[in-house]
Amino acid sequence: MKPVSLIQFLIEERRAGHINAELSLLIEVVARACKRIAVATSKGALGGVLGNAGSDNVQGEAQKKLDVISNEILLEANAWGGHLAACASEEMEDPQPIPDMYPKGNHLLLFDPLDGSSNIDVNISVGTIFSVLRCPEDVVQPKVEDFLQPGTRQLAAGYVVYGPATLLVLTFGHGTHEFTLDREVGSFMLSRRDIRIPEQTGEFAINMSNQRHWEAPMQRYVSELLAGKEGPRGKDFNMRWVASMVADVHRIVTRGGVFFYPLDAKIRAQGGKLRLMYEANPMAFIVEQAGGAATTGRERILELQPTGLHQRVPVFLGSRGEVEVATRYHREADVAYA
Ligand code: AFP
Repeated sequence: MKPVSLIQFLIEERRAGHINAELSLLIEVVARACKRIAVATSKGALGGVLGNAGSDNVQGEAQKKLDVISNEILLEANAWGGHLAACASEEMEDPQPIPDMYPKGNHLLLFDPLDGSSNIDVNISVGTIFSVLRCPEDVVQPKVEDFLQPGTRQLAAGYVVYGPATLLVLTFGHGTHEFTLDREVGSFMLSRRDIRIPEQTGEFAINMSNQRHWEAPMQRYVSELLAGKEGPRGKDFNMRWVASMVADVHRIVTRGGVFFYPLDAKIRAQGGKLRLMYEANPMAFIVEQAGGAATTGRERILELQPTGLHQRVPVFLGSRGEVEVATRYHREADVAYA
């Protein structure tokens, strides 16, 4: 097969009428910024980039130096191209307007600049996640409410995983595709077109240390998986947890599996752990476009009406068969206790 670069792929997508020139430019700019983040992360201790930045983000979490660096790289790269009306980052309380001296575009970009950043200091894969929305018509200075669109309205979503190889996984709503960074040439090259997540799986990802805080249906579901061949599911399940959503999702996108960050008693008041706009929505779009499913345990993630830029939700995603079983257990329990 003739190698296809990201740029060629974007031209093909334009010709197919899936994207316009502005969205194509936006993806090129994000991909270029992520190459810079890949360079920064790969320097490790030699680049002086490990450890805490000495500040907290909007979520009250300690920021890593690389959180701050990655955020700045993405903001700077996206400021001047004329493809954005504004952007929003998990690391910043409010949306970032495009400076007056630059032209404005019709897109809104949301990103988690460095997801899984607690893994940086131990040299485990981290990633960038992004989501693209259309700016509502006639809005010149987008405000928070202009970003609060359900995930079904995303025009594009993607993630970059900074692991042994740097990979970009991308969807425009016409399948999910993977690109591998050719470090010698400096280009992302198409490595998998139209990824399909197997419908059934024997592998699940969850942070088991929260087990005692989970709701009853989650307790029931996971205890059945752990019971293996001798239990009601009649088969053995394997478990993995990287604690870097990008890496966990990428494993699922590659060989199937199911990922859970459920509601639990510790995080009930905040609605969940993962952020709807920066993590759940883009990952749900990518996974659904690869034939998988994504719910909160009760509702389809992509249909949620966001109520806040930094809203958190429970996340169940991956191989359709297991997402459906776990979601059914939650819905049945809700009916039983209604
Ligand atoms: P950090 O970016 O703060 O490391 O959080 C990563 C994350 O949002 C997501 O990538 C992981 O799946 C999840 O948190 C891990 O959470 P636990 O540390 O509670 O397992």
